[in-house]
Amino acid sequence: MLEAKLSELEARARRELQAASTPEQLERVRVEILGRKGELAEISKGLGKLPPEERARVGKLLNSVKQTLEQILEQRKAAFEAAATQARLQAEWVDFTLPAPPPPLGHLHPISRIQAEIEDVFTSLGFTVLDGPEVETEYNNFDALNIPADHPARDMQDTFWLTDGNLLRTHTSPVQVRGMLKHGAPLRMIAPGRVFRNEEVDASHEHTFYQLEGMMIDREVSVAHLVYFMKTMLSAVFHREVTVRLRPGYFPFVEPGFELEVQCLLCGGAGCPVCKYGGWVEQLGCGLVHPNVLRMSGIDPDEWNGFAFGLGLTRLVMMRYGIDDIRYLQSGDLRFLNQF
Ligand code: FA5
Repeated sequence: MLEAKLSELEARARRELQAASTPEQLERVRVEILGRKGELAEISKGLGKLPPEERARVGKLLNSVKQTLEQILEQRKAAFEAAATQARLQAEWVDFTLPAPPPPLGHLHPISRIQAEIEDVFTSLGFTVLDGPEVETEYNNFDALNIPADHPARDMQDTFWLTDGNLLRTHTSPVQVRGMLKHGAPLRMIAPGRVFRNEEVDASHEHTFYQLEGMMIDREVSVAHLVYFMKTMLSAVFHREVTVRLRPGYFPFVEPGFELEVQCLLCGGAGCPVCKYGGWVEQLGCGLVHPNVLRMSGIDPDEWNGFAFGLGLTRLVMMRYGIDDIRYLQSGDLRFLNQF
């Protein structure tokens, strides 16, 4: 009787242990069958009523069934644990041989980019790129450029004066002076850089902006040379043939002096808000170097002459990219910068 119950229980317990699909179900089977108040314990209570020789035999059988079931239980538990470990490892798995995601890369500021393009054009034509300090002497910024102290042209550019008598350069032209003194003639140089003017800021005027100076000194340099180099530079920047024209312009350090204008690239000369309906946009000041300027920097004007130009680099960048307010360029605003 007990034996029959036992073998029926064993068969059912084996099925249920195998059928348990979660550790919780397995635990439930353990409690119901192998627990202290489980079915096996219930059966063992009947042992006491058996005659002694029967009791020993059935008792042994009961122990062996219990052991077998406990073994199966342990195996099933181990299988669940192995599966859980496997799942965890799978989730944590990292392939150390995969390439790292690329770090976020910055890019050149539009002014730096156009500056580099212009430097490429001129260096390929035999020009050297020179640098000069932003804090300049009054002599280099004015006197050596044929603008003596009492000259009205000093008022053309509102200067930030420093307490020691020096100034923040108002244009890149003092680098002409440095270039001539250092290298003499012949000379082909450009000088990009930051300049400063004590001006009211608006959509087209900054107190701090970029210019790009250029100077070529040789024998028999003409206005035709000047126009050729300007057209070559501007066509490279705008990626197309540009039409230019010269209008008289006054700068004490050149004679004759010109304002060079480009036919408006937005309307093709028909007239639009960018060219203020004139069809032409002023791009730079230029001219043939004044003999006084050559002489003051130790170059004989009877032997040498040359041209010079000063480009508003910031304004050129605005024209190139269709930027309608100069203040964006130095705002540091990434919403603006990330468009380039
Ligand atoms: C000069 O600064 C001369 N040194 C240029 C020059 C060099 C002439 C060599 C002849 C020979 P000007 O003051 O016009 O010239 O300035 C040159 C350019 O700088 C202007 O055409 C304009 O594009 C730009 N510019 C002038 N003021 C500002 C400003 N406040 N903000 C932004 N760009 C400006």
